[in-house]
Amino acid sequence: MNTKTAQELALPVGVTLDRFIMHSQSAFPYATGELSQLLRDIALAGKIINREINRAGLVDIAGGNGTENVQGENQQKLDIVANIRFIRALKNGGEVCAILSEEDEDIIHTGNNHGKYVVAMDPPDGSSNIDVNVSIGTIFSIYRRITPINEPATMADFLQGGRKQVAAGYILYGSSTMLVYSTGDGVNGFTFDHSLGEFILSHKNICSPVRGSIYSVNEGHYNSYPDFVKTYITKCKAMNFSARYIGSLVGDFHRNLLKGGIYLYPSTKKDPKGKLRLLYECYPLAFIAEKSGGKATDGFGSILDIIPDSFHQRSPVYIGSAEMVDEVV
Ligand code: AHM
Ligand code: MG
Repeated sequence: MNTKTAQELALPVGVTLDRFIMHSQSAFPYATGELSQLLRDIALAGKIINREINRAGLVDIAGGNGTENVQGENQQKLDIVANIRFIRALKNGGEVCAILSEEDEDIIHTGNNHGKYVVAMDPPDGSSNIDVNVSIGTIFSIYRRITPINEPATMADFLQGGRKQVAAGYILYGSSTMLVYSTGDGVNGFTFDHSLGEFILSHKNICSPVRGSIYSVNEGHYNSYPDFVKTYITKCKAMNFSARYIGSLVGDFHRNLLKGGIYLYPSTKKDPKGKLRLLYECYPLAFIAEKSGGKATDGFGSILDIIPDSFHQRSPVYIGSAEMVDEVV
């Protein structure tokens, strides 16, 4: 009989997100625990959205809602649901004084004026993919407020620039659900264990490969890309690279982060400033890219160095493995 040791019979579950956050916080003797609580609130919102997504085929949550968001884009039902879920979780958590969301024109004041943080977020990114059971994501970016405590947050709190992010990350609702985040010191990934209802550390200290052989771009728009992008795409083909494009930024970024590759969303004739939003799509993913050893540029310099001037501004983005990003520009 093939007997097992007691250890083999009861393998450890692993490190839960809560324990990881607590352990990371203890490295900073003066940390007050507020950022830790905020990360937990984001994880909770992620679990709730994960639940909504998992039953999307069964309840009336998939598809368009017949409304438009602030960008004039058709809103999916899930855009509305995830936005409400996130705002509620952050309001109830108490650490955030204001929120900027892709779905709302202006900042949302949570009523917690003592909260030290503001959060910019894209609650469901790539939400049209939900109808066809394809991965979508949530992207978030956290700043320490610069307006005085107990006063209402203002635009200035959100327009500090990408280098001022104190933490950023994403949740990927894919074949499994993952939370990936960084507080500036490395990037770690946690996989959601449904049976426990916990995120468990599964990808410790993620390091972006310096190069890879995947390029992710919507080639349907090829004719309207700048020449340097066309040249780079031709080079990728000449090198027999694999083209992989889900049309769900978090999924495309995550794959390339693990395997090595580059994601490109250039300016086009239709979107001369690019399509993706600087504050809640480009900045947070650029933060993760840089903290894992990768790069992110708008074609001129690091995405994180762009000085923002409005909440919903857009930017071209070339992001992923460092050497590939260098080559494209
Ligand atoms: P959304 O924020 O409205 O969901 O749009 C962002 C999405 C990204 O997830 C994705 O990478 C991109 O738009 C795809 O755009 P396109 O269909 O033009 O290739
Ligand atoms: Mg988006």
